[in-house]
Amino acid sequence: MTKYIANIQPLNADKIGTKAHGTATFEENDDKLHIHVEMFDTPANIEHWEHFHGFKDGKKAHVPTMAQDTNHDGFIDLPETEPVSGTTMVPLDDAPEKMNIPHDGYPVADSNGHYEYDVNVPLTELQAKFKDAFGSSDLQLDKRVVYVHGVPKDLKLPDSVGGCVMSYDAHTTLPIAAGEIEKA
Ligand SMILES: [Cu+2]
Repeated sequence: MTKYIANIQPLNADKIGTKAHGTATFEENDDKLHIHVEMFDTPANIEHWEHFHGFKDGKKAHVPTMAQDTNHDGFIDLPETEPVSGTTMVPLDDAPEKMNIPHDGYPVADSNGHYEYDVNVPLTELQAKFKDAFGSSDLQLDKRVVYVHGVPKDLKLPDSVGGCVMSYDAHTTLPIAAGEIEKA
């Protein structure tokens, strides 16, 4: 068994008023990838998109800092994360192996901003889908960053905050926490 862990730290906390944090673990066991995420102090009672992001060429992805706020609006939005974290790769949703990013199948935080996510992914199916998208079946988890997204619809965001994905706007995609995945 190979185990990986990500210590997930807050992003944009001063803007959203809460410091989202938690842990993600990934355990590869034969044909199963067991993914567990537990988050605390996320914006309450809303769905939180979560994925691992990374670079197709295998370059190590890193968590962003305020240096990534290149338009200086005080927010690190999804497009601004790409130079250091790469692109959205695999959703941590109800069926990661389908690699269906923009939909409503992600965990929902309770009234305390807590949630726990636990799934067993058929690894061969995920690797095949990953290869279609990124040219290699190797997930290279220790080169990736876990992202958690999502702020309430009524949070005022300046027009400069980008990150619309199909019918989902920047409230859905605004990063609230991230952590680099490492071999445990
Ligand atoms: Cu993401």
